[in-house]
Amino acid sequence: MAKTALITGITGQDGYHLAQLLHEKGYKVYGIMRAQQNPRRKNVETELPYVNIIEADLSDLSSLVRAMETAKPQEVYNLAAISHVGYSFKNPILTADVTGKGVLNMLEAIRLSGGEKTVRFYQASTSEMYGGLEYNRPKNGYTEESKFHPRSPYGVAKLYGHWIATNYRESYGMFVSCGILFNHEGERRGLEFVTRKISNAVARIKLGKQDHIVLGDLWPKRDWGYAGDYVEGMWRMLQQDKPDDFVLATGETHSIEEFLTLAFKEIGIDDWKPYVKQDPAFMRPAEVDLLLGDPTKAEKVLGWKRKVDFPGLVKKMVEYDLELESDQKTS
Ligand code: NAP
Ligand code: G4F
Repeated sequence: MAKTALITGITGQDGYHLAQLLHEKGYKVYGIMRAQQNPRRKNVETELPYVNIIEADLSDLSSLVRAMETAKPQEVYNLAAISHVGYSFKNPILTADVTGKGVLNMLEAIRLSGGEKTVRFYQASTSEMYGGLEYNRPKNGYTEESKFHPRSPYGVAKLYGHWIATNYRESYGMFVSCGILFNHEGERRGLEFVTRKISNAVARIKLGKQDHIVLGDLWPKRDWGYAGDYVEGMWRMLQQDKPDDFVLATGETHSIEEFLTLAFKEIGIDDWKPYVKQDPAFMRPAEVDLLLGDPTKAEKVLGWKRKVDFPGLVKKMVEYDLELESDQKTS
């Protein structure tokens, strides 16, 4: 019989890729969407027509209980969050409520609706929990055993979510798995994140719609993979015999400058410096200098491996934005 999954964060990047994957696998898919007149509702309705939309909010327990009662899922993927690190510094309390306590609300909704023993739960944990400080950087990258030292209200809220999810696994025997995912990007990445901000600006520069891009710090390094590869890992985590935590990463780290170099090369520009300005408005009170993940456990236990490499990712994103921006002549 076909399985049923409930995805929170259906309008986000990962929600898009995961809904597609689960639909291809024959799942009945429910997606939680917050707010009256969510402007992204139309995108879900047109691009993911098979998704059954449920209006609910991660900060409203009663709406989540009703969502569980409506969907009756075997698997819950908790992707919803205030996910932008810079925004979390400006809105730390909202971030704690949604990104942190929202995880507790979703877990309680599962218990209150009687799903404690039957529902498998995926928590979207993050490499931001490690913090990237020099004293805390394992040579071969962060593993599931590495020390956490979050550097933003977002990272701190995610760490609460990670530990409360772990606590429900240990306290109630719930099937709860946390994916500690390093940055994953793609055509569906929000324009507020640095990779997509660059790929979109590069496309617009090529088409004469924009003449420069304004960024913050350019030296931080990230372990950047492709989102389409990472949702496969999420699904695999919930198909195991027992719940566990897994790092998903590429095992490579690259600076924003390297991303800029490859992105501008795609439009035939070798020296990007004249096109890039910097503004402290895009710098953070505390930065995560370098993230590098070690996905050995996921590769061995889940048989998961990323397919798209760093140059392939940049190319995919710039090509997509060139096409998008060519179609939107007036934007
Ligand atoms: P995203 O594109 O920012 O999507 C976030 C989603 O959360 C959106 O659908 C948003 O819906 C929803 N949301 C926000 N507040 C909500 C609330 N109060 N109630 C219900 N839904 C709410 O994020 P993503 O890149 O897909 O990431 C998915 C998850 O993985 C997030 O939890 C993120 O923190 C985590 N993560 C991401 C990465 C990465 O590199 N992408 C890495 C590690 C972990 P609206 O349409 O209402 O805004
Ligand atoms: O693209 P970013 O905003 O992503 P960040 O902060 O690494 O967080 C993302 O990845 C996390 C996983 O490690 C997720 F948990 C989180 O939800 C999110 O998806 O920034 C990347 C780097 C940072 O060092 C930032 O300071 O780019 C730097 N940066 C420089 N200029 C900029 C900009 N970031 C943004 N968003 N915008 C800029 O103009």
